[in-house]
Amino acid sequence: MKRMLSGIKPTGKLTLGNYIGAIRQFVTYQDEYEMFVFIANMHAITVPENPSELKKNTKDLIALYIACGLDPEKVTLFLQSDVHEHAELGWMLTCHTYMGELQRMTQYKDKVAKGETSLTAGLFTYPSLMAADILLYDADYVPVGVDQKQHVELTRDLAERFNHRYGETFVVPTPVVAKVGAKVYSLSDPTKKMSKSENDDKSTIYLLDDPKAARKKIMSAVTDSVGIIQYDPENQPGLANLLTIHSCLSGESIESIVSRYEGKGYGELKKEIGDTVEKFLTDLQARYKEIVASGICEKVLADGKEKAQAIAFKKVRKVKKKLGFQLFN
Ligand code: ATP
Ligand code: LTN
Repeated sequence: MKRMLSGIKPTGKLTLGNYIGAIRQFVTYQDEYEMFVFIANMHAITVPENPSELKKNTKDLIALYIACGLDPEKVTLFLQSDVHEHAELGWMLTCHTYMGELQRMTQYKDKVAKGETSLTAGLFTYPSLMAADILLYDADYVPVGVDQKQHVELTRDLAERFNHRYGETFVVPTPVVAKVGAKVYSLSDPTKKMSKSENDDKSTIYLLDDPKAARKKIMSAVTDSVGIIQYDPENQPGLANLLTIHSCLSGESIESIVSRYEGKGYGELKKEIGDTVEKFLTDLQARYKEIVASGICEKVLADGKEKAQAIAFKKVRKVKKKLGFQLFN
């Protein structure tokens, strides 16, 4: 069975973008692949984090993973900081990553372009840590939203570079980006990504939003003045975004939704999408509450840690040997 791995940072509250672009894919693939899903808490501290908020977000994330449909019997769910090999291999790969490669990363360049100050060295080098997350487990596939594809491509380059210098060590992974929903956009500015760190309540639907309030956000989402229901992301990005959200949550294809709404108005369509989102969140939150009350998260993480550690330990031992760290046999 081929392996698949991915992770999400426990920064801020999870959004519908995280669900549609990432978690939904993990759930779909869990039967087909040997799946590893982790909480990237070491990535969370690349920006200033409040420890008690980090704790709360981490607990929410594990419960939400399960509530969204990840089955701990099938998937290895674990906390990144529980497996110290991530930091170890992260450093070894940082020493094989060129400054120029990191400087070319779009996410980093965007932050610099925005004039953000106090960027940490950790934020700059985080793609090397992300490469370690993936290469430790010999992952064949990495499902991500489109914004993360470039980091998986850097991971491929690092794996190939290392294999070339030291002999076959790492599996070269392939990014998997959903055909529909790889980038969900802000409801108030559909040219921007729906982001959990944006802190703009109207533009983002959080998975733990009050379902009725989320419905209202859909109703007041920015559209356009064209007035025709069709899928045209370039000229009608707001409408295209709503159609994408609807299709991903309901399973109905965009073409089918568009043809049902031929000749009708945006208001009517928004109502249907609002209902879909409200129902989706209501059901999800009921499962989330059950999971939190059951107290299973601690056990799930303990089991995941054990499985992940065993694999990561072997990989780091192999890498140390290749690098000349192991002195005696
Ligand atoms: P931030 O907003 O702080 O940059 P994020 O919402 O991108 O964070 P991550 O932990 O970086 O959250 O992302 C987890 C996964 O969710 C990644 O695979 C990412 O590509 C995906 N993702 C995040 N936002 C969206 C979105 N708006 N549309 C599609 N996928 C998304
Ligand atoms: N960098 C990613 C989260 C992440 C990840 C990973 C995703 C960290 N390590 C390994 C896939 C595989 C992010 O910021 N969204």
